[in-house]
Parts: sequence; C-alpha cells; structure tokens
Amino acid sequence: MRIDIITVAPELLNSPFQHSIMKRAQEKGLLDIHLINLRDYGLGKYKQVDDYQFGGGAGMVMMVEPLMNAIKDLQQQRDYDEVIYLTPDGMQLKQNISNKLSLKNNLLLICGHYKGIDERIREHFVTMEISIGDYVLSGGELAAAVLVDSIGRLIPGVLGDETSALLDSFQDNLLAPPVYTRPAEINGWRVPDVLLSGHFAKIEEWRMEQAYQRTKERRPDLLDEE
Ligand code: 6GU
Repeated sequence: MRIDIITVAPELLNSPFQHSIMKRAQEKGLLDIHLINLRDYGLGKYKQVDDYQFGGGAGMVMMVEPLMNAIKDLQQQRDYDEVIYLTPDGMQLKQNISNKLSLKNNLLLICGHYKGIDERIREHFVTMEISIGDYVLSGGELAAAVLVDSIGRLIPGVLGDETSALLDSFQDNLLAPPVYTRPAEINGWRVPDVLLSGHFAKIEEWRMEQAYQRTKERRPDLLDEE
C-alpha cells in the first residue's frame, strides 16, 4: 500500500513511522509512505498556502490553489482509492474503518491546519473525512499518524500469526483481556492460576470471559454495536 500525505509540517510525520511495526511494514515493502510538503505548491515569493477567511473572523484558511495543484499533481501519477481529509468534523475513526482502508492500494491524506481548508477542496477532491476523536488538535498531522499506524498494522503480511491483529482490542467489539509475564509471583501478587495451567481451552475461555467482563464494565456501548 502506498500512502501519500500532504502537510505543511512534514517534520511532525518523520519520526512516527520509523519505529517498530511501521518500520517493519516499510522494510518488508508492504507500506510506502510519502510526505508531500504543501509549501512546495505555495503561491508567490513567500510560498503562501493560507489566507484570511471571507466574512471575517480569526484564523487563516488553507487556500484552494496550493492544495488543488498538489492533489492534481499526485492524481496524475496514480489513482487514489480515497482522498482523506483529517478534520475534527469528520466521521470518528473506528476499527472497522481502519480494517477497510487496510485493503486499499493508494491513499491520499490531507492534513489541515489553522481554521481548516477551503470548503471547495472538500467538495471537489475529498472522498472521506476522518476525525480521531472529540477534541481539537492543532493540525491534522498527529491524526494522520494515528490513522496510518492503525491501518499499517492491518496490512496483510505486516504482523505475523503470533501477533495477529485479529486478536486486538476492538476487533469483535471487545476490549483485550489482562496480560501477564514472568515472574509468576512478585510481592505476593500472583498471576491467575489458569494462565499457568497449560490447559489451552480453559485459558481461551478465561480470556474471552475477561474480555467480555472488561468491556461490560468499561465500554458497555461497544456491546450494543453490531
Ligand atoms: Cl483529524 N484534526 C484536528 N485538527 N483535530 C482533531 C482531529 C483531526 N481529530 C480529532 N481532533
């Protein structure tokens, strides 16, 4: 999968993909992330990318032309399955959205800044609008990093069987059960006996039960979703 990200702050997105699973996904050739600096498409001597909003009010708006020229340039090189604008008024990111996006070939992400982007870009180029939650970030970059991470780990072949993403919290609408590692006892705190029993069926049953109980306590809303 190739993911292109249009941003005015590429520095913000350099480090997040250079570690752990995202790094491995790229090394395996399963994920190819490209950062496009919107400033390269800026207008005039000062490479302007934003301007005052019509109608007045504080805050700048990202202009049509730099974004349009960047998007058109990229679209000439490949067909995108989705052009995704990261914005707090988009639909809230959920596991099932990441699951679906992980099967695509080419994604184009647009990070907003300031007051956001000119509405005409949203009308004419954007095919999906995603928010990562009900709080405001200074820009879409951190949200893009979250989205790419959640998608990247799902790309077939990125995770081995032993770490299968299908066992994660939220797959099946359940939170993950508690986990333990050595030592089996410390300060009198014991790991639940069943996990030391070697009885695989019983362990699975315990984990399912724990996942269900934990979800019921912490996120009962998940149990109502289909
Ligand atoms: Cl996608 N962008 C910004 N700026 N803030 C957010 C967000 C996105 N999702 C939640 N808050």
